[in-house]
This record gives sequence, C-alpha cells and structure tokens, in this order.
Amino acid sequence: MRCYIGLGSNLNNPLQQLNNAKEKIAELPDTILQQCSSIYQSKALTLDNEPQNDYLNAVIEIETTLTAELLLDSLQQLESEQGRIREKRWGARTIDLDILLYGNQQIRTERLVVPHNEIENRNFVLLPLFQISPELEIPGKGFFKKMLDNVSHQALEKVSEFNGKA
Ligand code: A4P
Ligand code: MG
Repeated sequence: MRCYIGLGSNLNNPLQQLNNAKEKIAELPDTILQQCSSIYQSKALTLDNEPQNDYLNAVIEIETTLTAELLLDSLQQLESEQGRIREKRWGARTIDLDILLYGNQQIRTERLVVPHNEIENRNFVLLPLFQISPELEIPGKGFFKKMLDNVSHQALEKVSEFNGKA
C-alpha cells in the first residue's frame, strides 16, 4: 500500500527530530521509504492563544504491507521513543506522525481517520504532499489544486532537505 505520513515537530531540535523519525520509519518492518519532501517551517496553529515555537513539517511516502492500524501502532511507538508527551491537543511536541493517506482508502474508526481530518486546511501538509506527488488524488476531498489555492495564504518557508537519501 502506498502511504503518506506527515511529520511535525516544534520542540528539542525539530530538524533532528524529523531526520530521526524518517530513519526509523524507513526501518519499520515490511516498509520501504519511497520519497521525502523538503522540510518547511511555519507558525504553530494552536487551539488557544498560548505562544508556541514555529514548527518544522514534512511529508514522506512509504510502501508498506502493514495494516493502517499496525502502522498507527508503529508510529505511536516511534513518537514515544522520541519523547513525545501529550499534554493538550495541538500542544507543542517533539514529534507528531500522522497518517495522511493510506492508499485510496477512507477509514473512520475510533483510533483512525484517513485521509487525515485536517489535510485540506493545512498548507504545511498540502504543499509538501504536492511536491512529492503532484498527481495524487485525495479520496473524498475534491481537487488537490483547489485545496492548495485555499491554503496558499498560510506562510510556509522551505528550510532544508532531509539527511541522506529517500
Ligand atoms: N488519529 C486519528 N486519525 C489519525 C491519523 N490519520 N493519523 C488519532 C494519526 N493519528 C490519528 O493524536 C490524537 C489521536 O488521533 C491519536 O491517538 C490517534 O488515535 P495525537 O497525536 O495524540 O494528538 P494531536 O496531534 O495533538 O491531535 P491531532 O488532532 O491529531 O492534531 P494534529 O492534526 O496532529 O495537529 N501547526 C503547525 N504549523 N504544524 C503542525 O504540524 N500540528 C498540530 C497538531 C497543531 N498545529 C500545528 C501542527
Ligand atoms: Mg497527531
């Protein structure tokens, strides 16, 4: 299954957090890392007015035979290995690993909503996704191009590439 994972960090050396998570995802069983976007910086989207550091975000593409649930388990395990502490929803974090797309499946269970609920509202997700897979279709969400236009006012700056090869 072709899958896209969104990576985000705004604590404890975000660049290193993203690189480390990418390496760990590449080592997951039954999984091959296919592509990596560039790394982008943006202001934190928050649910309150508490200041937060800027985020670094990126998207990677993998090919995996793990089920969506098993992939989520593995990603949550990596999040805790990288010291993720859940304090509040949309709070600052060392690493956040979201399943953006799982093939062209639409999944809605207690633990998992795919495509990710916020995908169409976030330039820091759509732009890196577009960078690596411009032809992609997002099931149930309409046209990629239109979605991008709707969020293109959200400031996003390319700051780096991942270390090593995709
Ligand atoms: N969950 C459901 N669907 C998924 C999915 N597709 N992928 C469940 C991963 N997890 C999924 O997530 C809460 C629960 O969502 C999980 O237990 C899982 O079963 P969480 O990571 O514990 O909490 P969270 O991340 O704070 O909540 P949420 O709603 O997932 O937030 P988001 O959407 O991850 O947004 N600003 C910038 N600039 N960049 C960012 O990356 N990220 C967030 C968090 C807020 N502001 C940001 C950024
Ligand atoms: Mg999350």
